[in-house]
Amino acid sequence: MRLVIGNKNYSSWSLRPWILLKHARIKFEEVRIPLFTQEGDRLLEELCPAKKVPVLYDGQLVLWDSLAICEYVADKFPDKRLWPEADADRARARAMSAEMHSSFQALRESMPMNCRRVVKGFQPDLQTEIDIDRVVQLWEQALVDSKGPWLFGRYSVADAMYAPVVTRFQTYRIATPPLTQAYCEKVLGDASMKQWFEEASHETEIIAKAEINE
Ligand SMILES: N[C@@H](CCC(=O)N[C@@H](CS)C(=O)NCC(=O)O)C(=O)O
Repeated sequence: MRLVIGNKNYSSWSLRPWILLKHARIKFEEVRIPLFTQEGDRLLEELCPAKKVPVLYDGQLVLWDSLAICEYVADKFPDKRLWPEADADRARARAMSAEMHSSFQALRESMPMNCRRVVKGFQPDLQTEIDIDRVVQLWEQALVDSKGPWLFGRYSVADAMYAPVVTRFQTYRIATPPLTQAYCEKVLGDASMKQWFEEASHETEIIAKAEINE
């Protein structure tokens, strides 16, 4: 399998399938596209049917959406148990993942993923605060029910889908309740996440619109 991703510092959509594959110890080849550069545009045209990352190549299959890639990986490697086993938990994990995929527009726009940065004095606007509160509510409920350490006990697609939000909470220094704080520490302390951050720290491209002023 070959996973086409964007800049590790900025590409939140890319992080999701990447961290899932890494966490599950599934081998894959990685192709990085430096987004918003001439070379990046050429590679998006060549490798990405929707001109977006991530894209997974597996034999004849070309898969161009982060959640669909996570679903495919979970289906292809059932022994990795990447969705919760209990029907109700699996349904809730899917709803949470779908909500991440389709919502939180204000949070995405005003708090772009930027792994290298810590932004001091960030003041979320009302809509962003509503998004933050909703994410925290989802995590707290899942963690109380499952008793952690991951959202549904074992690591699942839901953890991969929300990993970029955890990095944003760190970048913009969002204060959260203790259970959520402990979850964020768990996600950020994960070896694969550390690898992503380390590799992001060596990238030199700057995407100006993702650099929020202090
Ligand atoms: N629904 C898509 C969204 C992917 C997406 O928006 N990717 C952004 C990077 S994080 C992208 O490729 N942007 C490049 C561009 O718009 O030129 C998915 O889940 O994979």
